[in-house]
Amino acid sequence: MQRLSRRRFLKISAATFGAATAATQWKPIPGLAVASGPAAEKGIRTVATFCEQCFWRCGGIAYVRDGTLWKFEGNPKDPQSRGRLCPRGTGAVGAYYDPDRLQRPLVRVGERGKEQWKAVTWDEAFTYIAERMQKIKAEHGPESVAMFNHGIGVRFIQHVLKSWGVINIAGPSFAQCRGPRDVGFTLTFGSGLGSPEPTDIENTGCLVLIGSHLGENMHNLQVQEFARAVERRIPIIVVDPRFSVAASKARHWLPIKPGTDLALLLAWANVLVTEGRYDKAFVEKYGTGFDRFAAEVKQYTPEWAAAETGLDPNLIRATAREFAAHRPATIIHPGRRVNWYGDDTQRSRAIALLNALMGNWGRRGGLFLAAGVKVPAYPLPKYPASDKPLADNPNGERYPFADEAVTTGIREATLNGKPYPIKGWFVYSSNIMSALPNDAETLKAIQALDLLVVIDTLPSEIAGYADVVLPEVTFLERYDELLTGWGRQGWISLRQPVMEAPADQKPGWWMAKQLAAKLGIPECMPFKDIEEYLSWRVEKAGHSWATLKAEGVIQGEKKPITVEEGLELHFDTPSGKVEFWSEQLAKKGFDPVPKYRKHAEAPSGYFRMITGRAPVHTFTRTQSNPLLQDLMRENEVWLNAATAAKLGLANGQYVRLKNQDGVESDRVKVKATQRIRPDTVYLVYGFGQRNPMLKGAYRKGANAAKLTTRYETDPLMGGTSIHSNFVTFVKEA
Ligand SMILES: Nc1nc2c(c(=O)[nH]1)N[C@H]1C(S)=C(S)[C@@H](COP(=O)(O)OP(=O)(O)OC[C@H]3O[C@@H](n4cnc5c(=O)[nH]c(N)nc54)[C@H](O)[C@@H]3O)O[C@H]1N2
Ligand SMILES: Nc1nc2c(c(=O)[nH]1)N[C@H]1C(S)=C(S)[C@@H](COP(=O)(O)OP(=O)(O)OC[C@H]3O[C@@H](n4cnc5c(=O)[nH]c(N)nc54)[C@H](O)[C@@H]3O)O[C@H]1N2
Ligand code: SF4
Ligand SMILES: [Mo]
Repeated sequence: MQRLSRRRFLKISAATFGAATAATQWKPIPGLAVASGPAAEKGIRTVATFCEQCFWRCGGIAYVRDGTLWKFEGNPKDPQSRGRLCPRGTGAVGAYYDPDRLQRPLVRVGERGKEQWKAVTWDEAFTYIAERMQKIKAEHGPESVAMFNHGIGVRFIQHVLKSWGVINIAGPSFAQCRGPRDVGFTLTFGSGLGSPEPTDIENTGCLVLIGSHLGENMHNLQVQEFARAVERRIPIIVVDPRFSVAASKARHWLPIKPGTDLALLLAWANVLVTEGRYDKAFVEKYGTGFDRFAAEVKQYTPEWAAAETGLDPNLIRATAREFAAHRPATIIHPGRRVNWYGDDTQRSRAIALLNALMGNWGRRGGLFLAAGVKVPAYPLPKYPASDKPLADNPNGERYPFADEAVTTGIREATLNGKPYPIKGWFVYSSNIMSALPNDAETLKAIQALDLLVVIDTLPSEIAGYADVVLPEVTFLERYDELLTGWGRQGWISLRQPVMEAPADQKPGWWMAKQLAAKLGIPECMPFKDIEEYLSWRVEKAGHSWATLKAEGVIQGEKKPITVEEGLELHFDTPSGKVEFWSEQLAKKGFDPVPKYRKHAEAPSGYFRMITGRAPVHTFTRTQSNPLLQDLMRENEVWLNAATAAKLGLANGQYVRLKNQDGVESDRVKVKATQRIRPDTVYLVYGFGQRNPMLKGAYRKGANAAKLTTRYETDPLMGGTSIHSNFVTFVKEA
């Protein structure tokens, strides 16, 4: 397929695609619903399904015209999209037509990582996998096969592996993303926040963003609510070393020195407590340990914090007063990717405590308590019991407050064989060569494996190291497990196929069924196909399968989600209260109230490297998408204009970045700008792809993950930091 411009793409016909990709069959699923209204006359057919371009899971409607997947738009009935998709969602059409897609199962023939493959049949692939799995089981037990995954599509493969005895399963969405936040909130309020975040931005009177670059982070509904908050002209306070898109909409931008946020948060707490600007009734009724907390934050004055953060003490005071004036309809946003410096659970706890001082838990305009829907589980056989501990965190001794598995813990167990050897990895929809810090460690662990199976849609970097690559169809070609969403109202969403697989790709549930048969446990997948499974669940829940197929979404009942609506508050902490001073942390030897500690500073001539998102790409999963490439092909390195001048670097000039350990990036353009502090550089994560089979994206831009050789591990829950590295500039000859 030749490169398509966005405009041309919208006009393109089936014939063009057909001609350009003779070996590939781009065909719609037969029997699609005919669209209603004027579209029907044009022979347009539609399917409602939900997006997998990121994990916000917006409901959309796919349009098929003359056999071509024509467009993907928001489903107005869907609560996550409200009828509008972000650019990555709209660009999902390009994921289907991506010329770099994996086409058929591959088995490695050469050395690991050398990318020499033999195309095999699905049956041969599963025979190969099952034989090696049984050998590992015989020698070490089934616990010695581990899994990394992300996304709803893994449901049945994970189920088959668990039925076979796998217990070690982790995703980067915990230790490399929102884990520290959810643990920090659980330690304080007794429950985490989950996804989508229950922030009532729609009704809030004031919004504080710490990092959280909404508008670049494109989580759909949240960005829609944020846009309306901007229109409503509510005060927005943004704390970011970089003048983000969100900062450009804010009343106050606090250009904090990276790594010092906890100093600001504690100083804000100091102002609120010493000036009595907190919700005394809430603290009295629901809190415990407030006096000890208040005594602890006494030392953290705005003047003290000014020296740490580089912020004006008067601005620290003024912003605390401003957000406190709106309580309880005020939000100190909990963030999402909070794994910045390795002490992120305590920083998140400080954010939780500020929200507690605002009394906004379960309040309109604050943090509401999300409602869900009940859908009966399909009756499936129980998983076998194991007498071994989890490898990442044996008996919870390594990371006492981790409530999910830790990816790097499994990597470590693989490297050192403790508490027992790990000999096989399944990787589903997770590019762990990039998503985990320090890829040299990941590579070393891979070389210790007897089996690495990668299930992906694209030749990702991790797929390049696999023994077996299983090509999955994209989300536009498959059914997945039902989505039962939590939000202002619970909902059920259906993912269903729009187009046929263009080559020999298969959906996860189908792979699971084949694998179960090969492993001799077909009884764990007792349904004929996934439609039987899904329709059973939907109908048992009292809904119509036909309606769900037609509409894509079914709303759950309206339940109270705020105190204003009649909600009663309960806190699932050990004390049953909001824990301002934490006994459970004290018992394990951690700070019961967050304490400020300094982080390492950049060596002379180096800059701290921080990362974030571009609105039109997701992590490492969209860079080869022809439509999204048209919008952004490579990243740039943001550098303060004055610093650039001092270093003799011009805007648009290509440079390489070199980190403190001597690792060099591919060439990347300088963006010399006033929009970032002089001591910091910024890169969008996900570029500089390293699998040559990803032709369009190969080595385009700087790969932030390769420069992330150093990391710190959060002792509470195993989160790993991403912003602990420093880079300098190497000029291109
Ligand atoms: N378009 C797009 N949207 C996405 C995604 C995507 O891949 N693409 N991914 C989704 C996912 S899974 C996640 S987790 C979220 C992540 O999105 P967020 O949770 O918003 O991520 P953050 O790390 O908070 O945001 C990065 C911002 O933090 C700033 N920052 C860096 N260091 C510091 C610091 O020390 N202090 C402060 N105060 N700010 C700092 C950066 O300058 C940048 O503006 O985005 C989601 N939305
Ligand atoms: N250095 C650095 N590391 C980070 C981050 C960062 O900002 N910087 N962000 C962190 C965050 S917030 C998160 S949530 C994680 C995300 O980490 P991951 O979940 O690992 O995300 P991706 O890197 O996008 O890897 C997704 C892989 O899934 C494949 N894929 C896409 N769709 C499908 C599908 O339908 N089926 C299958 N089988 N495969 C599919 C893609 O081709 C890609 O190879 O990374 C974390 N790691
Ligand atoms: S936010 Fe965008 S990419 Fe994510 S699910 Fe929604 S439309 Fe898809
Ligand atoms: Mo994330």
